[in-house]
Amino acid sequence: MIDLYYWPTPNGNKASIMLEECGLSYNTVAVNIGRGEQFSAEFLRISPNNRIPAIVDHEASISLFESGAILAYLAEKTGKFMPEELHARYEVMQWLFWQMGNLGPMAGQLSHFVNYAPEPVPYAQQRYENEYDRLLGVMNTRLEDREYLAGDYSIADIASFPWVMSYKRLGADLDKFSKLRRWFDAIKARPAVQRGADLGSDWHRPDLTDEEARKVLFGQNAASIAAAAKER
Ligand SMILES: N[C@@H](CCC(=O)N[C@@H](CS)C(=O)NCC(=O)O)C(=O)O
Repeated sequence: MIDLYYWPTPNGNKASIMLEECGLSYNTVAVNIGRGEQFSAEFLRISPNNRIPAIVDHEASISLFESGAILAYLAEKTGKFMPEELHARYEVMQWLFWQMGNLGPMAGQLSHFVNYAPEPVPYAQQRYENEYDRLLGVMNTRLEDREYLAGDYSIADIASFPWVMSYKRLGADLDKFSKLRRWFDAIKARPAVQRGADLGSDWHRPDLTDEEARKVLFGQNAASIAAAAKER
């Protein structure tokens, strides 16, 4: 059995979608990041960066944090969504790393300035709007002559999908990118993706802009996370 430490967010969805796609049975452990549960000693042992998602695969006695590592592990465990042949595998790996180092962080920062900044910061917002737009453009060009980012549907697509799914909240216009729109619609139609993206959608989620959540999530530094961990 696999324990999935999870909260319904784009990075959390990468792991829930992959578990659903692989048909693995898993037990969901809610980590309410708006209430500081990412600082519990139990969770920090598994995820020292105080971020979801994380998994524990009891069968293999392994625990993992970082969504990219989780995707690669589950792909290796099941033999699904990552080819074995060297060139094809590294085609997938480079797009997986591209997502982890580019699309995820830039969209995350854009989300911060669009949805959570206490006052408008036009320079920062513009900077991340441009980056998100640029990255959607990179995907669109990549998808001009292929259905998926790296050959067949793979963990590179699973990693990228949730951060494209947020496009409306991030103020982007997907219809500008016809190939990306085709890719997005195809992935969105997959039943496993729907189940994974739906996980936790009916939970009572605190608004991440409420005062308590803002205190927990925004303005973290070395001293504040050490104090938060001590409190738990
Ligand atoms: N690079 C990490 C990012 C994970 C991440 O940023 N998770 C957010 C939710 S999307 C989180 O747990 N935030 C809790 C916090 O900021 O304390 C990954 O891909 O797993």
